[in-house]
Amino acid sequence: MEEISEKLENLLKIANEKKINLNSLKSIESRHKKYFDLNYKWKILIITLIMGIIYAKLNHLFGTKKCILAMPKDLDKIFREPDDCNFCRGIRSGKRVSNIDPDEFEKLYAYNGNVLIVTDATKNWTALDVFDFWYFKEIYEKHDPKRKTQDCQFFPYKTNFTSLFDALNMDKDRIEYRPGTEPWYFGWSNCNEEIASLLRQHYDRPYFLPKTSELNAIDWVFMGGRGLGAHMHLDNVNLPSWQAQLKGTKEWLIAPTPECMFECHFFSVIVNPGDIIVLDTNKWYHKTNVLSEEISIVIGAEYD
Ligand SMILES: O=C(O)CCC(=O)C(=O)O
Ligand SMILES: [Fe+2]
Repeated sequence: MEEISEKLENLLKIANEKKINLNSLKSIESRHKKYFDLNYKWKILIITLIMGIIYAKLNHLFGTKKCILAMPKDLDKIFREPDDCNFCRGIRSGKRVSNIDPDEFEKLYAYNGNVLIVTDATKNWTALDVFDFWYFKEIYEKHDPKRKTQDCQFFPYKTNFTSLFDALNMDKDRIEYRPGTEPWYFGWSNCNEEIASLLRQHYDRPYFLPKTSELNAIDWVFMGGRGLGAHMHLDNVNLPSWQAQLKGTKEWLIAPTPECMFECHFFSVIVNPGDIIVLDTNKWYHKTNVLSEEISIVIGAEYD
């Protein structure tokens, strides 16, 4: 005790000699606290920023098709119930089939995790010949002069296109992928009924779909060139879907959800002109990549 009071006395002596106002010690303490407060706010801000960047990156990598910007749906996805992995366990590749009976399709493949490539379902479709960039440009400009289709969804992927009409307006050299022009790949949903009935003159409801399933009113088209495609994402549309590869060859990279990473497999599937791929894009993460020199064009829809 005596030692402590001796030390204190010494300190006071030094303070006196150096003319330190002891009252200022309080303000040192409060400034320090303020600094700490400021630091704390910065920490919160930086953590929020980092979380935002991580979220944006994950969204870019694993974003959705039908709701790329729909925050609440993405949050749904983040907080979705974890998969029990039954849907993907044991699946290592896509299964190529032909001449498949709708009842067999319904029983074995329609609503589980199988990834199917049906090779004979577009046989009589004129869409394989008729659909190309110029065809879509013409029908949209002619049958939707008021641009109602602007209300449908449009995915520019890595391009700067602001709408389907903006994309359909690119110059001829770029359309044709001439050297020195910027590559492009984009997708859109068609919610214009007049255009839907024109499109449907060139394709049918795939013959293998369950008898009870309706042809969904919304068609999706994805179109673009070699090396491009959709980023890795999970959809949020509730139903499984089919997609017919009309032109070009495309690779699908398919991955289980993160919680099933160690129980299920990653694999890739290649689709050629005339093939229809069927998968549940709400359960499998998927990414696409055009392999052919020819522009890839697909049409698809969900089925119930
Ligand atoms: O065809 C593509 O590039 C992407 C298709 C897709 O993401 C889908 O159909 O869910
Ligand atoms: Fe998708």
